[in-house]
Amino acid sequence: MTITDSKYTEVIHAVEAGFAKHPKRLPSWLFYDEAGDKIFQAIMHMPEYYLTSCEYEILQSNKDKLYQYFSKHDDAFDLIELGAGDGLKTEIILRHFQDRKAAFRYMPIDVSATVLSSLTHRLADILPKLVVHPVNNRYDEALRTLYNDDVNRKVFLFLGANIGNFDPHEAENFVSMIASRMRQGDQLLIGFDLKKDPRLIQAAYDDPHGITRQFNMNLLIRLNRELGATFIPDQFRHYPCYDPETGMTKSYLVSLRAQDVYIAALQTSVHFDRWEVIHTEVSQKYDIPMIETIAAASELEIVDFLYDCKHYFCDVLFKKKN
Ligand code: AVI
Repeated sequence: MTITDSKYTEVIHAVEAGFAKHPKRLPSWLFYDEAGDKIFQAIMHMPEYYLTSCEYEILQSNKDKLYQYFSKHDDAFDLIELGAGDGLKTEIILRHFQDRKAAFRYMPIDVSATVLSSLTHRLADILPKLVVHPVNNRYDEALRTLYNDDVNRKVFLFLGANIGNFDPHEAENFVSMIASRMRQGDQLLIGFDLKKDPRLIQAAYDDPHGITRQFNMNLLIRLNRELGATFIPDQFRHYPCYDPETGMTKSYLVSLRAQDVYIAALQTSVHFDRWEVIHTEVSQKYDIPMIETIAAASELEIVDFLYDCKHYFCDVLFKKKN
C-alpha cells in the first residue's frame, strides 16, 4: 500500500508535533489507515460498542419524521454527510427518502478518496436511482465551495458520535464553523453519545475481545510502516479511561518500560519513561445542557432530540435561527 506525498508529510508533522507535547499526543485521525478502517468496522459490530446499534435504531424509528423535517414542502435539498464512512446507517434514510420520492441529492464528504469511491460504488449497486455527488475534500474546504454554485437547501449530517472525537471546545468551534455557512432553512443533524453508566462506557472502549486494543496499537504499527519507526507494540498498554464528571473518555498507549524508539523519517529517537503515556483519542460523552451550550454558542436552534429506547444516544436536529 502506498500513501500520497501530502499524506506522508501530514503524518510526519503530526507525529513530530505530537511527540513534542507533554503529555505526548497523537491525533486520532491517524487511526484510520486501511487496517484501522477495518478494525473500526469490527468495533462497530461488537456488542459492547452500543453506539452503532443505538443510532441505527434512532434512524430506523425516525426515518419518516426526518423525511418530513428535511423535505419540508417537497422542495429540493442537498443531503450532505460529513465523514460518511461506509454509509450503512445513512442507507436507512436514503432508502426511505427515495421510497417517498423526495427530491434530493446525496453528497458524502470525506478526505479519503478510497472511502468515497467504495461508498459510491456500493450505493450505485443498492440504490441505483440515487443521485450521488461525492466531495473529496476536507470539511472546511468542502463547506466553502458547497455554497458557491447552487441554491438548494442544505441538510448536513454529522453522525456516529464523530463529534465526540473533538473536545467540547473544539466541538463548539466546529459546529460554529458549519453554522456560519448555513443559510435560513438549512438544517444540521448531529449524533451525540450521551453520559450513562460509566461502566458501560468504559466497556465500550476496553472490550474483552481486545479489538479496541488492536485499534489503538495499530497506530504504532502504522508509524513503523510509514515512518520507519521501531515501536514494539507489546511494550505499550492500551488504556482507556472514562471520567463521569467531565464525560470525557481518553485513550492512551502507556509505555511499559523506559525505552527509546527510533523514527527514521524524523531521523531521531523519541524517549519514553516507564509508565509515560501517549494520549491517542478523546471520545466525549454529552448531556443535554452541554448540547444546548453548543447550540447557543453557534447561534443554532434545537428543533428536536431523537433518542434510542434506552436513551444512550441522541441525534439532535438543529436549524439556523430565524
Ligand atoms: C469514530 N469515533 C466516534 C469512535 C469513538 O467512539 O470515539 C472511534 C472509536 N475509538 C475507539 N472505539 C471507537
